[in-house]
Amino acid sequence: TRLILATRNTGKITELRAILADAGLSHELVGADAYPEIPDVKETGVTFAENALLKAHVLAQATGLPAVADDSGLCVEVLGGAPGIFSARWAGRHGDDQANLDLLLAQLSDIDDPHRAAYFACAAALALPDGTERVVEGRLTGTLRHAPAGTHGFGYDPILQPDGETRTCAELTPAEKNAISHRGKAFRALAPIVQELLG
Ligand code: ITT
Ligand code: NA
Repeated sequence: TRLILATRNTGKITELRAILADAGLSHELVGADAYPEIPDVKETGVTFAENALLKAHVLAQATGLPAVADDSGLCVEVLGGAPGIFSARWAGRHGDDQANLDLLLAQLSDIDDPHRAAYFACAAALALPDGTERVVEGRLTGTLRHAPAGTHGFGYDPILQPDGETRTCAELTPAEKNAISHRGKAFRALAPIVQELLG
């Protein structure tokens, strides 16, 4: 069976293909890019879970196929959880990872190490064309560096150092990141649900 990956973020798509294959899903994974005529989904939810469900439902309805979606972001303790659901457009332009990261580092320049706790959050949603929905969440906790390090991954990976690690997420290999990441946790929890509902 075909399963739509309801995202246009190439960093996510790369990780999701690996995570879902490792979890034993044998479905044919088709990115939202295969459906350019479907407009971008307006993320009007106020939580990661609401936005992930919105994206999954729009793609499931438009294609008539089951769809999974990821809504995710970085939550910084000293900023009261921001950027949170606004992570992709923190500096104004949606998806400008470099500008978002630079702005966040500038905002935290006076914050010392004991107060730089943060976590990545991911909501993984499944929607079927008949309206059935499921959503699960995963987190990766850590601290924020003062300067970026590493070239792997995407987004805020160069500044988040997971608890128990000496490297940033961007210094981990893709497999190392997926093993501990918010996205890995969420989609490994979603995989058996997909299996059960789709067969
Ligand atoms: P779609 O809605 O098409 O899936 P998007 O990039 O708009 O793509 P989100 O609204 O969920 O997706 O925004 C997620 C942002 O959070 C993303 O732009 C990154 O800046 C950040 N982020 C999420 N997961 C991350 C990860 O694993 N590593 C680094 N940054 C991450
Ligand atoms: Na979002």
